[in-house]
Amino acid sequence: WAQDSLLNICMDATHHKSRPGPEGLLYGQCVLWKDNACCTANTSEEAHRDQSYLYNFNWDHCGAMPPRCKRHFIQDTCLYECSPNLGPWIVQTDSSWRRERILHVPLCREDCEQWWEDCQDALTCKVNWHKGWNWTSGTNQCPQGAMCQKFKYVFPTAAALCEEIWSHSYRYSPARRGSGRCIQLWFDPVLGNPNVEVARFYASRAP
Ligand code: FOL
Repeated sequence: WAQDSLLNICMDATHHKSRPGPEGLLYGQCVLWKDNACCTANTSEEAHRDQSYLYNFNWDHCGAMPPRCKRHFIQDTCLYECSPNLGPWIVQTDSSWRRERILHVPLCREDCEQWWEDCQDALTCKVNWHKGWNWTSGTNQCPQGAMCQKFKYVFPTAAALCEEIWSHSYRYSPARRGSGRCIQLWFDPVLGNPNVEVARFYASRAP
């Protein structure tokens, strides 16, 4: 079946394996993907570090990000680096640091809303975290004129946060966790990876 080429694959980006496979020892919040992952153990460990070598990205660019907020960014990094179920949303991109990206992955509303709720009082100076930083120090700092403000003012809604922070990697899905129609950032691995079925559903409807 032609659409099978969208299933169980890894994007061609900075740290992804060329094919998914079992990893046995994934770190911390990335452990959910250990049975079948696009990330290595090393990448999964780096995903938990501030200013990891992955992107030298500093979550604390407006002061320390509270842990209850940071865990969502760690989980996003785990999904982005480890998930083999994002195939239906992989597109080519013209970028210095990756050949492929994800676009419009339907993120379950509860996962997006919880992310927004837990981060609303954290601070940031930018809507789009992919572009426009000052990198002269080696890590991202707020560009001149960009003021640190609470997330809830920078991102007025949960959808604004999930959609705009990574240049529309996600779209806010009205579908619920467990519906088989949206991708979950968080799941109980004992019950299996629910995103397998979601990828299959969207692959079968691909143009
Ligand atoms: N999570 C998700 N869900 N989607 C993503 O696309 C994603 N991407 C990253 C991390 N988590 C993600 C990678 N993040 C730069 C900034 C952030 C970043 C990777 C690279 C960066 O170097 N920005 C430069 C421009 C570089 C360029 O486009 O050539 C800048 O101007 O700040």
